[in-house]
Amino acid sequence: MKQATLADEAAALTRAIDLADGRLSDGPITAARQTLQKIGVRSELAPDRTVVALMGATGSGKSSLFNALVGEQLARTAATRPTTRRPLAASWGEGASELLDWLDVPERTLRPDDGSGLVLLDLPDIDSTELDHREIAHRMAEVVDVLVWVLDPQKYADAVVHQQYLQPMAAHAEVTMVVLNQADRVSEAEVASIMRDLRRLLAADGMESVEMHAVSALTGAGVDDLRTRVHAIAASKKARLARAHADLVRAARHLDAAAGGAAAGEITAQNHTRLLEASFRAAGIPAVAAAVRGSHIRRARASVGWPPIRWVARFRPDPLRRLHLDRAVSTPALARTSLPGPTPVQEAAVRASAHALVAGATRELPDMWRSAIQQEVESRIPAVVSALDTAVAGVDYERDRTPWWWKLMGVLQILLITAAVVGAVWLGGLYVMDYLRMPPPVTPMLWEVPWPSALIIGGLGIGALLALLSMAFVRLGASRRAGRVARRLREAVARTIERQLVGPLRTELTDYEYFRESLASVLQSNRRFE
Ligand SMILES: Nc1nc2c(ncn2[C@@H]2O[C@H](COP(=O)(O)OP(=O)(O)O)[C@@H](O)[C@H]2O)c(=O)[nH]1
Ligand SMILES: [Mg+2]
Repeated sequence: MKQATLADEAAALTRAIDLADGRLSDGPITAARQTLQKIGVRSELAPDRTVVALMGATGSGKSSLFNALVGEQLARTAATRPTTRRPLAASWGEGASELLDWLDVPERTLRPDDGSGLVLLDLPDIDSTELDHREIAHRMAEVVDVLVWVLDPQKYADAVVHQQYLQPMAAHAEVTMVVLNQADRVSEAEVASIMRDLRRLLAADGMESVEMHAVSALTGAGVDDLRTRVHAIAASKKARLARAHADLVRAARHLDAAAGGAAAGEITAQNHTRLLEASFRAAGIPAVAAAVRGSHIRRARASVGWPPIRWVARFRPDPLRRLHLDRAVSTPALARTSLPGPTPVQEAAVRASAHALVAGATRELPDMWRSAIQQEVESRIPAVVSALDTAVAGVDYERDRTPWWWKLMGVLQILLITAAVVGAVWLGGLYVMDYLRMPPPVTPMLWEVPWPSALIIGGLGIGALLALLSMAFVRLGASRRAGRVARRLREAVARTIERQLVGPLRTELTDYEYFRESLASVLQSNRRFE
């Protein structure tokens, strides 16, 4: 597996913050932004220098240890407080002044350059009675590269260090060191037992892997070893990166905790189907399909209906025209039907099913995130409802498709009715001749029936029979066409719902998953610095 670089991790955290902005509580987001900003500034400022700070409670011997490590009495040490008021720096080699300006450490001493790039800081007490001093120590804990906790045999278990610093900075174990000072005050056996107890306490703090030393600033025992270690850590130039990594991990953990660590839910098929069904009804698909069927039958009757009663069809208006769906639209996006629009009940059903869809998919999300998505998706519903009408107006209604047999049947019907008329005129002629007592002409016979009667009976009878048969076929065709149009309407409505509601919801859920993946990539990156 390719190792993630610090830049990759920072990019992942930036992504997570951008995705979570406004969707998680401000605290962890602001903190993560500050962390990223700090890392950015620090990496520009003397990136090859390593800032190691001595931290601890009053009288633990930070200043004494500082002097012992430097090898000169630079820091004031005292049994009575207050002692160290301002941070004091010892810098091995030139080139740390900008960095120390940024750290706000005015008191500096230059040590001969040993190539380590070490900057050692003596800090005010973390439990100082002066708020200023405590704040300086607190601020420094956030910006230095390595934290060396100086404890003493009496107060090594004090709550302040463990609860306020070590536990919250568990992610920083790799850039933390714990030093038991004043080892000369107790016996060797006691030192060993204190170190065991301290190891247990540190493990409980989440810092089982932290490096530990026992020293005496007074006698100098263990100080050489500690000095060698501190210089070696600085010389490796990895502590700054390890510190930045730990900061990113801590920020990611806080964001992860704020999100509650739950995966996004799913858009279930059942909820999706319910939303579509409600939308189909709101779009008036059953009414439109019925109109398509009616319009088809009406048009067919004009071609294949029985001529004597065709005119009846003209009295009924075309149901598609009534809905303004009788003509193809030139700009489908602007098309409007004259459908009455969804009833309040139908619109409420769309609203309720959309709500159920969103609620089902976001159930496990953090509260703020969930309501943001709900608002975002549900605010689209009025626009969606009016878009349904456009979708309905835009589909192919097969208006101009005339089945070939309609024309054939139309011609046949004209021939048949013409035959009936010819028969009637013929019979009329015979009747008039009989009335005028003229000798009856020989009337040709079709089997037992005179031709004129056969023409009337046949023309009308066959015409009526064919019309009945044709209309039965027409009804079948009308139902099929209504079915095809209804399917197209459902597809158009489904596309609209997908584009305007389900799609945006999916994007939101993907964003949330992307947020979680981004955090996971920071939390799971296994960087090793030594
Ligand atoms: N016995 C003993 N006393 C120490 C040791 N280190 C510091 N002290 C004393 O503890 C007191 C506080 O020391 P100081 O360095 O000012 O502690 P700070 O407040 O942590 O800076 C002073 O009186 C020191 O002489 C040590 O290793 N052994
Ligand atoms: Mg001091």
